[in-house]
Amino acid sequence: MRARTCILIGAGIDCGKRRRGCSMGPDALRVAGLAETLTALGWSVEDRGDLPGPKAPPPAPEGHVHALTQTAEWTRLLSDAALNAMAEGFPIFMGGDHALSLGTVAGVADYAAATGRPLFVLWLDAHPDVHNPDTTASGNLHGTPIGYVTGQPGFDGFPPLMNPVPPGNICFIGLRSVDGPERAAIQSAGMRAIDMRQIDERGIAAPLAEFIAEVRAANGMLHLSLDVDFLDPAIAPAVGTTVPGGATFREAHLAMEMLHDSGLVTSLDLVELNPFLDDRGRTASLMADLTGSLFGRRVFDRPTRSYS
Ligand code: HAR
Ligand code: MN
Ligand code: MN
Ligand code: MN
Repeated sequence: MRARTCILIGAGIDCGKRRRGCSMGPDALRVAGLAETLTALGWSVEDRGDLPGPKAPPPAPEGHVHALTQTAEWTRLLSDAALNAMAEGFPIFMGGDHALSLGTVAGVADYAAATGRPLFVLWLDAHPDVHNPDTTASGNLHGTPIGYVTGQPGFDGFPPLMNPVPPGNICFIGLRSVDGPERAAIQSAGMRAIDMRQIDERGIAAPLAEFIAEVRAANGMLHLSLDVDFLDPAIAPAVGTTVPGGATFREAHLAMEMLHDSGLVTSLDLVELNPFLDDRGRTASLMADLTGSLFGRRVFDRPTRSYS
């Protein structure tokens, strides 16, 4: 949160799954007033437009890895864009489906390595997306970014990963749809996983504060990846993979407010928004509003909380 310039990068990647529509995500976020929200909070905003990634090919049969070549090409483009943008400000990657994060997290990790600081990743999502091309049953690569960035095998044809993120630096919050191989990977690698039951029992603030304290103690950089399906589908219908029982409006805003106060977040993905499925723009507007809370919108000023 030190840089006062936000760099908006549109990436309408739509090949991470079969159902199309996330290609329209960047424009929906623009129409929802994302740049204006940030400007009103005192940030200068540069909208760099949309990256010229390859279009999604026709759907492959279920179970086969879908659009591997296109996703690998997007990963190359996005990791370069992320590495470059990190040097210039706070990048906000407007997706696009969650396959976007193979590239953004890889590029941000390259930047963090160059600065000598450890990178942490906060994954707000119903799903952990920790498959690799060998374990995915659906063949949808939006279910694989954490697998890729932690250096799992099976990503032949993808750019070689220069700086894997240590599994212990990953924190999932909001999980409620986890496949068998994903559960095994999370447990054997020791990733921090806060499922919805823990949020029910402890609230969202306590586990998030623990993670923030760990990032601070390590002088880490923090990449936030916000999947629309982290939110309950009743408030965020514009996503292809709705899962009931998600984060409420206030749980989501509180997480963003705490992350703002932490001052640790240095890059952001807004992913899985499918405007074709939206209800009069309410999901796009909610994603823009949550970003506002992450960038300092508040009701009253209060002493800054550092959660250390
Ligand atoms: N785990 C399932 C699969 O691999 C569903 C993945 C859905 N992923 C997203 N992003 N919607 O979190 O297909
Ligand atoms: Mn590169
Ligand atoms: Mn996801
Ligand atoms: Mn998801």
